[in-house]
Amino acid sequence: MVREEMVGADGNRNVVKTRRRWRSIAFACAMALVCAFLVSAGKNGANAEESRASEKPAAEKISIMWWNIENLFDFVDDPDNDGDDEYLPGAPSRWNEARYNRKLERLAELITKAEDKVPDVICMAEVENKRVVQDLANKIAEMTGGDSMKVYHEDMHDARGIDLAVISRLDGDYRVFDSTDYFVDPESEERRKTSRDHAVFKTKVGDQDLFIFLNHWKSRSGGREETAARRMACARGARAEIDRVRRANPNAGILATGDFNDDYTDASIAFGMQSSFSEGTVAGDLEVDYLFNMHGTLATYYDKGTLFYWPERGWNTFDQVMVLPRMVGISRSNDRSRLTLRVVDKSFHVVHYDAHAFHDPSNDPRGRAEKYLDPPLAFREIRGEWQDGFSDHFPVWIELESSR
Ligand SMILES: [Ca+2]
Ligand SMILES: [Ca+2]
Ligand SMILES: [Ca+2]
Repeated sequence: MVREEMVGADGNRNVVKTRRRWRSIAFACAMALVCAFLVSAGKNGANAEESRASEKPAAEKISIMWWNIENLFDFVDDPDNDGDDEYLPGAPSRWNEARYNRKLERLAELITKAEDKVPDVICMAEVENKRVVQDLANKIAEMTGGDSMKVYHEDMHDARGIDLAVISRLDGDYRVFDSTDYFVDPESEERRKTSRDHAVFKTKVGDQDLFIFLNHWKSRSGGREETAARRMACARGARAEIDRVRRANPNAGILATGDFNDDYTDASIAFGMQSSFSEGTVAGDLEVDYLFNMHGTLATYYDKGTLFYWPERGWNTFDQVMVLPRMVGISRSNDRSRLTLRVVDKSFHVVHYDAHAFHDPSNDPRGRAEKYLDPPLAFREIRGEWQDGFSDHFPVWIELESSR
């Protein structure tokens, strides 16, 4: 069209000239575009590098251990806590610095040697104070020859002064919350004694937010049935906090772990925590906002036990892990989350470290010889004899990965 407008008295010459002019304009434009593109690509590259340098990327795959490490008390009297008096040199337990150091050594030994790697997040129950958690982190560093991992701890409202805590190489936020409002008689002055605090550790796996809820529910001391309401109160309190966090973070991963002092089939777990170990139930029943209980993936009675109940010569499954259904690939049609965090297939298991097993041939309730029949070897006097063990609980282990 331009060419035709330019055709006049000296038509052909003008057309050729015009063509040349337009060719050079087009060339200049193309060069300008190419230059602009190169400059902008260079800029983006520099930005990406800057952000990589300033922000350490979160691990794409992490391992998490839960362990009730059983009474990690130091050997110094806390005058504000009567609960530590049984762990002093003058007490019948004859607890002292040497025993404390040996206990730290044993705990760090299992943590660093039981699996092919040291877990990225170690969640634990029954620590007296921050000092003992730091001492344990230092002992782990000593054994691995690496830097000490970060310690997360807050004192809680427990009658013996024992707390939850996290040791982790990941950055995170740690917060304690309670469930006393959910207790059967929330107005009672006893409510602190009859319920328990929980904690939540927020971290990242790749670009995915992850909230790990730590639980140590009230024990069965005083009778299982008699104390069931306390654990239900703990369950309702924990679940309410999980729901609050989920509403505020609909695309975050949720993992609840702990020593629940109830089995994975008990009412507090099924109805209080709304956790099911049946894939069919979780996938099919959309009326309940289920958590999936990882114990449903373990095959045998002996795979599942974490605590041995001597009076009945039987295993309990008090130490568990629960996750959002989509984290194990269960799709529910009402799930709108963009979460891509997944449990690594078959990674969930009870940790069986051979030195942690109490090898007693007389302890064979069914005349069977399964590999892990032997219960956990505790670090204390048992039937008049000092046991150089670890804890009365086995740990549990799970791995998560961010699949983008
Ligand atoms: Ca103490
Ligand atoms: Ca004391
Ligand atoms: Ca404490």
